[in-house]
Amino acid sequence: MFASIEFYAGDPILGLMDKYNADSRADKVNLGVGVYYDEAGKLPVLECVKTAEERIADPISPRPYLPMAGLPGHRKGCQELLFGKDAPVLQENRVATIATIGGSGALKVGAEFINKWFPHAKCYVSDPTWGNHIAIFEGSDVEVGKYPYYDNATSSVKFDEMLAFFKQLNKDDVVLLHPCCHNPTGMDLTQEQWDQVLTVVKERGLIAFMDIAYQGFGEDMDSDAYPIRKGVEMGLPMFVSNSYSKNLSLYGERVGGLSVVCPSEEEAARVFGQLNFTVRQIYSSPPTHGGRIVDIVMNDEQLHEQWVGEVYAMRDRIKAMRSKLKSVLEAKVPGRNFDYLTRQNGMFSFTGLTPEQVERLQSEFAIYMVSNSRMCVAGLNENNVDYVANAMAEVLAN
Ligand code: KET
Repeated sequence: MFASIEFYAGDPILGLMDKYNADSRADKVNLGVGVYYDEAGKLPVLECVKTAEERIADPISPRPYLPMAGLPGHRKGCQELLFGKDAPVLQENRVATIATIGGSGALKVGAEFINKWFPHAKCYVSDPTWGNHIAIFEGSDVEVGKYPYYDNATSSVKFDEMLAFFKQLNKDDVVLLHPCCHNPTGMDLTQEQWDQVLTVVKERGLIAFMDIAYQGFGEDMDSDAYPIRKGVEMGLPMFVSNSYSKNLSLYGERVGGLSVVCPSEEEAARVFGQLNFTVRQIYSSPPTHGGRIVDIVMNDEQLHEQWVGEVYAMRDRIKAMRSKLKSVLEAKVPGRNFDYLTRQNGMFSFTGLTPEQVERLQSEFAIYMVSNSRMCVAGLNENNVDYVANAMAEVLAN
């Protein structure tokens, strides 16, 4: 019966985590999956989340089905974070937002919606992008293409090529954009470049799909949402998927949101209805626990403020690790430029190592990074940064 089922080789990012967990070497370092580890190398539970958990647990509450769109407070939290607390677009009720099962769930619901209502649309992703972008859209029968983005030779964005590419796309083609902390390269557009991109999106009638999974890890909560807010200001219809996995350190709770910005309240209401139906067709409704934490932290003024501080502390520690790694590598590998480490934003650094060099780091030094040379800088700390720098210097030298 199952003779024709093909072998699944596993996911290049999640599979790496399994390999890392199975490695018994004491000095192993996990720089693979996009997860923030603290200075002690541990997955943090944020203080604001601990407080929210205490409130949820006392008294132990019943677990009803949530609405298909999730908790109203979760949805409101997503909206205010993405578009700004008093954004006119929210007051005008022009954004249809549902709570989703992580950022991945938001992408999936969005991809299904696009396949159903824009059946001829093609989705263009940056070259390179997070591998699952391609898998999710293709999994929903949306054809995927790539737009030029990163230049390995100069460790920078091929902006002119990207813009020229957008100029020849067709109406209703989807362009998947990373508002901040580009995955996997860490190289973002400047605000001026965003203005140009969004102008072309508007002129060509493209559908912008903004996937924001690292809000707060780049510059700050507001600047990281610049492309989203600018797009709204320019009157663009838009899809926005957001994830709380990283900035609330709630990976396993699977919390995120999907927002669709519409031209009118009436259209937003119909879009909201169809998003609900899409959810019903896939998983019916989201889980309670993570949604309750999001609701509490996002809507309690004090906890929200505490949360933002905690995100910025994570952001600053990553930045410090970038500088540290850069200075050790500069000393060890003279003649090679490591400026990219501090020019890139967010959790990831695209190191430009060859697949062979990445493989050597794993086999000889128990250092795990993705084979495309992506390193999760958030896995570095004062105890392992010299070890990693030494190992990188070693594989670069020989
Ligand atoms: N978008 C982007 C850009 C992203 O990097 C991730 C996760 C997600 C969406 C999914 O978020 P979630 O809320 O977990 O469903 N990226 C990391 C983890 C993974 O591969 O699943 C990563 O790139 O390592």
